[in-house]
Amino acid sequence: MIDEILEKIKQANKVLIITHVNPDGDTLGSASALKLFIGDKADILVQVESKLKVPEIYKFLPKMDDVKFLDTVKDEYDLLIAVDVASIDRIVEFPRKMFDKCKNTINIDHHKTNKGYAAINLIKGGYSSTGEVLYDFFNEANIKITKEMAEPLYVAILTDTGCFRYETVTKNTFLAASNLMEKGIDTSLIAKKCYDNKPKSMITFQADIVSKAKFAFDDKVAYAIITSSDMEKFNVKNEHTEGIAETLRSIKTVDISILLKENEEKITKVSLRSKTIDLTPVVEKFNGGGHRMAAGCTIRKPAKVAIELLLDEIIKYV
Ligand SMILES: [Mn+2]
Repeated sequence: MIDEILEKIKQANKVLIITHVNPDGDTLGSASALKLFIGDKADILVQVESKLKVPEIYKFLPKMDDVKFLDTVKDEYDLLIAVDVASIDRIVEFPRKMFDKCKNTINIDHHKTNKGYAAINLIKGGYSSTGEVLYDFFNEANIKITKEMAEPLYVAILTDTGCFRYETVTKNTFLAASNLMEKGIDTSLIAKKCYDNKPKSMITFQADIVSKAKFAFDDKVAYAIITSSDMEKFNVKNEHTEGIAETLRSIKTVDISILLKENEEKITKVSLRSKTIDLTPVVEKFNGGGHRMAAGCTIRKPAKVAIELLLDEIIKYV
């Protein structure tokens, strides 16, 4: 499969690297490293709702000043590579149409729930991150990982493992991190850029949301609701909700935390985190996906209704 991927990249005239909606450090870091490898013929598509910007915190990654957004991407690519995209519905309409039409498609991912929607699927289900999958790919393909590529790969692994804390972390993850460090990257500085670089509004907004959290099933479940008017009040973007579910999960009694984001159309995006309970059967009920301890879904109902549906399901597991 590695040779096949290399061959496709070599033959292609124009490559589009597709990151998932609401991009995180793994999808952007992986895209950044992949573009550094492929070079100028590759573009990165960043899919962000309304505001066409790379999340502030990841702007320091290489090549992030030169990405395509949904309003500027054209149907001109003969190879599409999705990175960290668990399912095809994490690509929005126009690029998905391109994806369906293009015969050269590659899917590089680590989600166990990934069904392999591309012509070539490099999926290592259960791996810590797409960054680690790519790290192995570069090594197995004998591609030299430069210092510049090492930084985004490290960011992908660091952020998707919650700083090397999750159960997806293996010996191979640490080996990858160690070898990336050997390329001369400043891991302490990278951690500061990723974690100690938040806008003031994000912290005050999160404090407000966390203070309004509710608890269920003897405090085993914690949940918080965000509406579009909350976001407006604090003048924050979607990326600034990152970390709230983890904060709620860090409470001693809590096993499952849920963050519900209700948009103007009363559609609710749900992120779930857990300490011990496998979330995949829960989100699969709602056509979602993800990992055992971190998963998500979209429920086309207001948040207050969505949480009732979720709690009815979760009661079977807590
Ligand atoms: Mn990931």
